[in-house]
Amino acid sequence: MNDSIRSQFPILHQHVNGKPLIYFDNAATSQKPLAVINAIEDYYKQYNSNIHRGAHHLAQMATEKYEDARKTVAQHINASEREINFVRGTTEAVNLVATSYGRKFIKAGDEIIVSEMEHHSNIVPWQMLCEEKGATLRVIPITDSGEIIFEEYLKLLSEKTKIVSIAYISNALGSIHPVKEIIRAAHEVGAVVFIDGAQALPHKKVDVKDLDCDFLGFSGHKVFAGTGIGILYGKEELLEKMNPYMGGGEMIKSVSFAGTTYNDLPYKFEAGTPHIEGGISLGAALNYINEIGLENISAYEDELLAYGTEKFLEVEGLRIVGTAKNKASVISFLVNDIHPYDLGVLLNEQGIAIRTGHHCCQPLMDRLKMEGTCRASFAFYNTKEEIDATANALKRAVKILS
Ligand code: 7TS
Repeated sequence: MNDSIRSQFPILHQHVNGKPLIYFDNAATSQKPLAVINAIEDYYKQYNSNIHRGAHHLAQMATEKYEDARKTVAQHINASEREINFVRGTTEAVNLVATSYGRKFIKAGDEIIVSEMEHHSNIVPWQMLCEEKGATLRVIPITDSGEIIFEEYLKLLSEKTKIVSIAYISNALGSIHPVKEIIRAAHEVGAVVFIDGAQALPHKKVDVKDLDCDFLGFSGHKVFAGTGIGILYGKEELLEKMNPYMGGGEMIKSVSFAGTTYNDLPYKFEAGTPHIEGGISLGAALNYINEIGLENISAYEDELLAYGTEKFLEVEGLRIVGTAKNKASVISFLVNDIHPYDLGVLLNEQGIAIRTGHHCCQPLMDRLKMEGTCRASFAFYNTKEEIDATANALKRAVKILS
């Protein structure tokens, strides 16, 4: 991609430790284009107000922009607006389903399936639900290269399976899972499927109708919007059957001490004043990436992944962790027996931001018999020159640490 795209991301044009910043921690959070920064600034400068309440101009404007953003999200993933619930992020999306769907429909003896390589946020809420209900969490094993073993998944499925919850793309290794096939098989035994789209939405087109997933969660901040905002998509007939997650304002039709009636979708799941400018920033971010085109983004990131893999492997002693055939632009790696954190610190001295550690995937690290990795994750504003500079910095760091 070109300079005109980088010019839209002011944060990239700075020096860290005397070197031009190279930001390769996009899987943790992405940087924000001017379209998003300006949308947030406009909100506070022009129409900051609470939504869905006031008869006054500012409240109407805020409501309109917030609901426009919901429309944008719905169109982006091919859903209806009633199926788009604003939440804080992927973590809240999983917790909402585990609590609201799980409490109502899961009973003792039922089974919930996740994979061995899930983020903690797609493990712990299900563990909590299983503990509460006397249900069992079953785990799909993975290969050494970081792919789920599909035949083992099929063996785990039975009439006891009630929920399958899996990431579309692994944050730690970048593996892209065959979610469409996973969903189809789950439906054959009558289970519902939650797709953790946190790492998928920034990189590829996600169409909930085509996937036929029952739920999808993702985080705004990973898809170039602000923090503290995310989406839970759910099929309308499932959301209708679920009880609210939280009680309060906005989620009710009427309240009395004799009883309360809940609001219609999607407001039923949106208690309290929401993250208004966050929602608006998400609409702006999705409009922005759609202007560039997700096909263009995916193709360019594939190039970066291939180039980065080749260049990083030129570093003596470097091995890549996670070599799935179908991968997003994430490179996890280790060099000899150097501690990942030490490499991270030396790269930071060269202005390069990578993530080190277990990436909130401790069960995956246990499976791979390692404590953590270094992880470089690329976005469409990254360049091959940045990869060259990082490979060179790695070579220097390895010399120092060996
Ligand atoms: N699921 C996946 C696949 C993720 O990558 C993350 C965050 C989450 C869920 C949780 O998202 P949140 O926005 O609710 O926190 N992943 C990472 C990461 O890889 N480095 O920092 C956060």
